[in-house]
Amino acid sequence: GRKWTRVGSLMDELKDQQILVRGRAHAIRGVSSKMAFLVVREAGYTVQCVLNVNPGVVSKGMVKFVTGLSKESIVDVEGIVTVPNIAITGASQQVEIHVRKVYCVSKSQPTLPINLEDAARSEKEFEKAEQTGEHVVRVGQDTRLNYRVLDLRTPANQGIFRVQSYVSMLFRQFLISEGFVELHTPKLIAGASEGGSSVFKLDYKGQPACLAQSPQLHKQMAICADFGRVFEIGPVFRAEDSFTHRHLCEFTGLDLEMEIKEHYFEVLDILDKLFITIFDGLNEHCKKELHAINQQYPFEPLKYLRKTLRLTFQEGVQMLKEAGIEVDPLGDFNTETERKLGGLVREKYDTDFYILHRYPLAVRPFYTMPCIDDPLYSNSFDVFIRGEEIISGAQRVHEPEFLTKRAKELGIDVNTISTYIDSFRWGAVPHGGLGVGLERVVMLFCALNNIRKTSLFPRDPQRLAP
Ligand code: ATP
Ligand code: AMO
Repeated sequence: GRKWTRVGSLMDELKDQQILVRGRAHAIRGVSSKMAFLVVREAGYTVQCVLNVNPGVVSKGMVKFVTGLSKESIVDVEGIVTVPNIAITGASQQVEIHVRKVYCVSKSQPTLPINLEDAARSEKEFEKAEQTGEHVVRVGQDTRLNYRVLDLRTPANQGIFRVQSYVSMLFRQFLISEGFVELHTPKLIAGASEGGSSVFKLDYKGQPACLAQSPQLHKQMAICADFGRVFEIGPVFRAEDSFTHRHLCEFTGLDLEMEIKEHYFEVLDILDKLFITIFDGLNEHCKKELHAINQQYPFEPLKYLRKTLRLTFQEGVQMLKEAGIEVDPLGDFNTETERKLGGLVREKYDTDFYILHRYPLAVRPFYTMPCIDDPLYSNSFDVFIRGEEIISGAQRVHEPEFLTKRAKELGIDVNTISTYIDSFRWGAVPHGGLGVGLERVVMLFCALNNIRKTSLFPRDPQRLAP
């Protein structure tokens, strides 16, 4: 076959070489009957291709054909790499292709439901364009999501999902290096794994069933089955009622569960190393992607410490109190209080990433282990980025009678989880774990304002398509 070059790898070193690329007709500008410019885009990178009538190589007919191409059509371009002595604006690559041949592989419809140049503009660029009277149209979230396939073609969106892929890759790689086994738990289960109302119910061949709200029950059962350390990357379903910037009805859970020898801090130690590995990895290996995201949605890089700050819930309550915010010391923080605490932590400790542990037992799920020294509190934690939750975790109750009692106290129908409770009857090792929301990690690492931006085809209370 012929040798293909990626647009993103076009650079000075290829000067004077004949190359072949495939991409989309990103922008087309006819200058005259003898000359045209075609910007070709591939995977978020763009290169300017120059067509000049050149007898025996480029005909007037070819210039006309290119000028008439519809945007977003797929084209193959063959030509010579040149290095212009002026900086090229409107293309990511600073070399040009002097075209010898262009083929259209697949035509796009001439009108697009989203103008991709507008879809890629930052708010600042919009404001500037409006001042200069340039015709620009903001693309609303709903329009973007309705035509998500087009929306996803923007450089920022290409960046977001490459970053997301890197987060799950690092999660998997790090945990495997720490002796964890990757498992896949069922998503069709008999009852609610997290309790509460946010469960999708369905009919399982005549039997009532649920879509798993988390791998919680089965990841713990895997510990009872002697896997020692396990993790899963998989879908999580929550029938959320409210339409918020950070709740989806389906998201990707990064879960882990592990044996604990002495203290739930063993889970925090893993968490600490895991997330420093993820953040360092993103900063080191996703520079281009983060830059592309930053161009459209400017954000300050995440501040994190070499050893993650651990505050107790009570310390959090105290910090809020000193700032004049009274909260129930045995209740949960609301979204606004969490944000405020995030701000206070940043001021005092210079970090956007921290762990809050020893939560009041009353606000945690039934499977959470109470603190041995004070049963009003629990061996549990939440983790925050920029004052918003990305992780919940805890040591678990591994004593079946106490587990049953806790479930009943919280109004859970123990019949639906009887096989889970039974798993602790044949000897159960102390254990704990955590669940991470992948979309939230990417959203908050990049300080994006809406979780729909980091979900490929988001599912929220109002959206089931595309
Ligand atoms: P979890 O996964 O633990 O459920 P979460 O981030 O989804 O985490 P919730 O536990 O649902 O958060 O809620 C945490 C806090 O956020 C609640 O105490 C509540 O005050 C606030 N909160 C939850 N849902 C909403 C909402 N729809 N609008 C405003 N605040 C909310
Ligand atoms: P929790 O319910 O806190 O804990 O969920 C864990 C993490 O999942 C993310 N998350 C969400 N992301 C998007 N949309 C939602 N509706 C949504 N709900 C939760 C958050 C949250 O921190 N079984 C426990 C975990 C454990 O203890 O191991 C659990 O599910 O980032």
